[in-house]
Amino acid sequence: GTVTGKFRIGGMTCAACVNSVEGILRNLPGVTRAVVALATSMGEVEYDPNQMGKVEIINAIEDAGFDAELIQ
Ligand code: 9UX
Repeated sequence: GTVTGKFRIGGMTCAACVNSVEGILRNLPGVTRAVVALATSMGEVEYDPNQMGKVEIINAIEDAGFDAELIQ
């Protein structure tokens, strides 16, 4: 099964940032869906919790130079 995590992502200022973050998320092992919205600074990530975790997702976003925190 999969779970969905909602993250607040800081530091995105253009559509290319959004594409960049979405690409990073979609390339993570176990991620089946990733949608990022510039207007709300929110990202929704669906993933298999046996392959991926909240902390790893946050770290991947922060490694790309953005801020990230889990909302729920
Ligand atoms: Mo363009 Mo978005 O350099 O940070 S990718 S503003």
